Amino acid sequence: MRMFKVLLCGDGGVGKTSLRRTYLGRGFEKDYIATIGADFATTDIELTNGQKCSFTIWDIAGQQIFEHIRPTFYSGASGACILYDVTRPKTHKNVHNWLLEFMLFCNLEFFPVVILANKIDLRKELFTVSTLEGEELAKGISMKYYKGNWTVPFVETSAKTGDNVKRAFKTLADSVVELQDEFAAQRAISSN
Ligand SMILES: Nc1nc2c(ncn2[C@@H]2O[C@H](COP(=O)(O)OP(=O)(O)OP(=O)(O)O)[C@@H](O)[C@H]2O)c(=O)[nH]1
Ligand SMILES: [Mg+2]
Repeated sequence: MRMFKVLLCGDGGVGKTSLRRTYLGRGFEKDYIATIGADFATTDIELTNGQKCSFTIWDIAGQQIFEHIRPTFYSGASGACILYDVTRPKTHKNVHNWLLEFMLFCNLEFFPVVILANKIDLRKELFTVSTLEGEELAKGISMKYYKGNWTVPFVETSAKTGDNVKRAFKTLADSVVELQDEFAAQRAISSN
């Protein structure tokens, strides 16, 4: 079985650990315990084309104090979800910084990322970053960093209710495998 390492990135408290826990059926924790360094778990994901692959999902510490140790965790990663918290606009703005950090340290020639807007269950109670603003962020990133050659997927999730959580990981898995196969094919053509 093909194996991949993928990352969950984004500011402290956006819900990376919660999303991973919910995906793995480990239940939602209301209390915030900041991740120290990083944490990971391995699971099989079935792609849209029916192929099954093994993914080690790393959620890395988003708090600024871990900035200096973070680069080590990017090594060997094949793709990332970059999360923001819809109730905190600053985390939405910071998606660019997380993308740049991933591009700098992950040692890839292509960058499969998916942008996730998390905590949509809080939309009814609080002012939140809108769906349109999220879509525009993903579109802007696709144009700026991928020159329109690849459309960065955008999914809205809730680690609390489980909304779109499966879809988020499937989208990441599809993107990682699709881009990796495409680049392998291109390399094969250019070396002939
Ligand atoms: N209502 C709601 N709360 C959430 C959701 N996801 C996470 N939370 C809460 O937000 C807080 C932070 O969640 P974490 O998953 O620990 O955040 P993190 O991104 O891993 O944070 P760091 O490890 O510090 O980088 C916790 O209190 C969670 O219960 C969600 O979808 N909805
Ligand atoms: Mg965490």
